[in-house]
Amino acid sequence: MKQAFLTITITSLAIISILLSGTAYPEEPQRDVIIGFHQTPETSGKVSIQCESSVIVKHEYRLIPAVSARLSEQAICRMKKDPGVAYIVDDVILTIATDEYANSSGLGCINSKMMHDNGIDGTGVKVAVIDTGIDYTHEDLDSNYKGGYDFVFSDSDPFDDSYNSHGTHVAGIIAAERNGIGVVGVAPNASIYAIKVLDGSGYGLTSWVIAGIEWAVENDMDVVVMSSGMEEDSQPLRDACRNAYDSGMILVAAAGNTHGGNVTYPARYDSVIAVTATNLNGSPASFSPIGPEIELAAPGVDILSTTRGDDYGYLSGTSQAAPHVAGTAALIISSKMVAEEPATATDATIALRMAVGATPATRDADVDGDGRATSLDAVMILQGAM
Ligand SMILES: [Ca+2]
Ligand SMILES: [Ca+2]
Ligand SMILES: [Ca+2]
Ligand SMILES: [Ca+2]
Repeated sequence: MKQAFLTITITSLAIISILLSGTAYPEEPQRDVIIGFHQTPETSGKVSIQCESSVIVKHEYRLIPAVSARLSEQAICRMKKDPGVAYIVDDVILTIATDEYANSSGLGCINSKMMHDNGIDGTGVKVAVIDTGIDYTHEDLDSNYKGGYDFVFSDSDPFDDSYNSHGTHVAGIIAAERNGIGVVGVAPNASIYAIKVLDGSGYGLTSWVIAGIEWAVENDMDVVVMSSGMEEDSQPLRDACRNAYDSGMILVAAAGNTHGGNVTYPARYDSVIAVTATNLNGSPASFSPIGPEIELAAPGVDILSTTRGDDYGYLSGTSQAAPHVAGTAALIISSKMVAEEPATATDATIALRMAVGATPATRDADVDGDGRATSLDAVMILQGAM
């Protein structure tokens, strides 16, 4: 597991740390945590952090009153007694929601060509892929790629280093170019951004995901898609998603490949649209989760999309379903732009939900009839044609 630290350290803290290194708690095991404060760190809990000589502050969040940090068990015990500290939770590892490489043929595609033919193609809409990065040199993505950040290695180059081109594949489903080659994305003229929070093996820390969501808010993304998840709830992640949603951003996440198990976090949060996968017939995929937290269903079995090195490949998973919904959200937003009426995130979210029917798509429900996202339905509903 690569652990690149974001070196946002408090100067005085660093000095104390250097002075005491080798004398204070030399053998104490350190734990990666996220510390939440009742107020901003400037006014409360930071004081108690500064009293702890061995604390390494990795990232100070602006979206939520919290920091990610590495510290000892003893320091955690002491800080938990500080009235300014709201919580200290583990920096839980998220894993990728890809089930398997599938070699069988069949490209799942929602009905968006008519929208593209009418000039509704995601133009002007910013979509961020919170994932393993993107191969932004890909011939089918390079015109739409506009930037991003790498929170795994703390640099401004979010190139996809994953073994299965995960983030590149997700990006292509959303916004592969309509250029006569390869594949076409749901919103083939959307602006695509890479926020790298998962390493080459598909693992990432909660603190990186939160930093990525924060980057998305601060850089005015319209839609973010997260194809990773975890079984455990995390208050800082929940708060970050809520604050991002309240800022007007649409958050879409893979429901998880739990084979009939629970919907994973962050998809499970109210502020995040949970997307499960169907095969091309509209039946739930074998790896899909169950439960009332599932909100939308979209194609996620044997999906052909972009892979690293100007290549293409098939992947299956709720990771592949979620970007179909994110792309649809981009189309909805751009349809309002075409109509010269700005679409709000709330409009688009309502339209998305309406587009797939009022009944949540669960594994046992008739997702063929009422749970399948089609961008055509969504846009027509939004424009009052249905
Ligand atoms: Ca190109
Ligand atoms: Ca990098
Ligand atoms: Ca293409
Ligand atoms: Ca949800």
